[in-house]
Amino acid sequence: MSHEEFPTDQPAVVTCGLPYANGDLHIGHLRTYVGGDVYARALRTLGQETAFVSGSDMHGTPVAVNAEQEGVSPEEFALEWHETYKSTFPKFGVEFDNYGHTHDETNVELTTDIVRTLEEEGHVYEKEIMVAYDPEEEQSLPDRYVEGTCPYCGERARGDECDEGCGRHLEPGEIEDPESTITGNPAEYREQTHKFFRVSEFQEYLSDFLDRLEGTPNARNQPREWIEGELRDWCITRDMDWGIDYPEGEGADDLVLYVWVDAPIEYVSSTKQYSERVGPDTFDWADAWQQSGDIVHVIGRDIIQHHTVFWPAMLHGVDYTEPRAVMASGFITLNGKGFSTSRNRAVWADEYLDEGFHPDLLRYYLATNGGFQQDVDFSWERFRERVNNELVGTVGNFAYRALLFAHREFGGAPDADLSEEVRERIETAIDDFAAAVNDYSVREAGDAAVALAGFGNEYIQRNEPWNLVDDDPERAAQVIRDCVQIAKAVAVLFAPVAPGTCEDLWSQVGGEGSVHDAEIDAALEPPAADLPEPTELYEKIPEERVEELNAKLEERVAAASDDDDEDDDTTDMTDFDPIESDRIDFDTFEDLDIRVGEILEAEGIEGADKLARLVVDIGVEERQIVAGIKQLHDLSDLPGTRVIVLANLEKAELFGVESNGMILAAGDEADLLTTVGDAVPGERVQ
Ligand code: B3M
Ligand code: ZN
Repeated sequence: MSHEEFPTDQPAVVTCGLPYANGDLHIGHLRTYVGGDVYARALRTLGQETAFVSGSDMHGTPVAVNAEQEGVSPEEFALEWHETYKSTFPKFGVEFDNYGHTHDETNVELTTDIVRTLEEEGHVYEKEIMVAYDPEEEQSLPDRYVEGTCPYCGERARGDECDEGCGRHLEPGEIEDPESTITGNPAEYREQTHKFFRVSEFQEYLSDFLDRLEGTPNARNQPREWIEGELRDWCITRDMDWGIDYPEGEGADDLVLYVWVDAPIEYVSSTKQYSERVGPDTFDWADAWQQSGDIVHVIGRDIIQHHTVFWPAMLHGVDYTEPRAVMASGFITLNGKGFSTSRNRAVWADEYLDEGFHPDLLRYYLATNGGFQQDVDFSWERFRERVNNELVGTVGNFAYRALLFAHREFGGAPDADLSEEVRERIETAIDDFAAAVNDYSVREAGDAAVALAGFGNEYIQRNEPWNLVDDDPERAAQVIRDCVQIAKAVAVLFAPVAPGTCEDLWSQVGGEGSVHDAEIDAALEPPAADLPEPTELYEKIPEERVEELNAKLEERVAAASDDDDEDDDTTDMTDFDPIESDRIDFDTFEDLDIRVGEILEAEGIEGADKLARLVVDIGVEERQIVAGIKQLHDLSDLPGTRVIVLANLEKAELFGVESNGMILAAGDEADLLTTVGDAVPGERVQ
């Protein structure tokens, strides 16, 4: 990879995908924002100059259609939701340096400017195309005003995206059997002149760009398929009233820009507003976006194409800084089923807070319950389990025990040198944290801190300082000095994930100022000699609370289902298959020869979009296995990975390559099954 490791000496911008200002936020939506916030904070902990920005997406049919249903103007409708979002994010500790919106002056000006430049540079042309039209309403039907069949996969799709099927972006005129969502009538196609951005011209650039792109494997690998095939130009105008007007005098005065033009430009506009507020000496937006910044986009996995093909082409067309990384999060389900706004099957952001839970608990869950690109399930049971075991049992328990002991016996951190063992353990945690940031893994950044607290518990237990106070006070002082240091390091390393409770921990270890201004070296700086009596950081959630919360959810879903409509919020939906009703006997299971293996080599099969050829050591022999994981994993990272192999599957030939066995993987993202203990290649899974 061609990028220097974080921290670099250039400014970084971390952005979060802009939420459409069109409805309530539920905790599923928060995953990307919490992830982005954790990442931005973690970069700062490493000493990286960072701006963290986002804004509301005000335009487009997702807003216009909902506003129409409510009978208000899109502007009024979107502004109201914008204000709600703006005040909701900080309640979850998601603190943007700037949170703007796409309809504000900065963004309108910058968008107009950028489109003019694209025109000047010859990246835009005009073309007559067929667009869907509702003859009864006498209006064009852009994007969500039309539904029909996806021409690629045959699933039901919206005008501009195959949201329930293959996930492709659809161009105007592409959808088959179009129907107006206003009247439900079959739509007609009519000819109209529109503006097109020559994305196809950027094919070679994009291919090199993807080689440089960092982030989660899904964001780096999936776009390959799109740019290796025929790269199509994007229609960047729409025939509707709501949006940013096409720049005057360019021959499209009656059209507005497609929402996906001005939405990503808000990343730049929002950074600009931040610069204007704090002054360019503190953060220079032009330096970051026009010279050499480290741009990291944090998004949901349904908008990878927009951020890895369309947007970088646009940036390149106007000579702005290309993204360094794209982190694309998986979706989130609720008790194994999709969130559904219309069925009230959701845990709403406000509702979570009204229940009295600290935001850090949810942040911890969302940031660490699965890898960032994996789909994650939320359930109150699992929430309780993780809070009670990890936050209360590991982090809180360690900090309270160590600091209470220090306070009672020594009035603070005893006067002793840090032991070598503990210094090294803290250094390991620091290295793990830095590696996680450079690996774009918010989960591992959080785990580094929790593992350190786990070590703290083990250390205090092993050394039993309570038995040493009388017989060997010097040794007791040493152990407690070590423990206070561990607590201080946990405050620094865990602060990105749990900013509120770590601020408390920071003051309990006598830290100066805010933990959010502390950088990673503070983890090893001596703690204060005088420490106050600590308080517990986290509280256990009793089992009855879970029952109560589940009952409330069920009641609500039942009430909403009474006036059930089919308008499911399917973007967030992953329905699991029901359990097979036919049971198998144990002998049948025993017929499966499943082994632990280790990947030795992994390479893509030329000409095949999805297939990779792996060489896997399964102890008794080496196997060549073909797996459909080419776009889902970074193949160069795979050698050395433990996998689970079905070894007695019939041989097959795929794309002319023999496959001798099968690698087991879970879900659409092909999450590879592995071992968590020491099982060696060749051992049988039983
Ligand atoms: N407003 C929301 C979405 O499609 C869309 C993101 C814009 S990011 C520049 O998920
Ligand atoms: Zn499709």
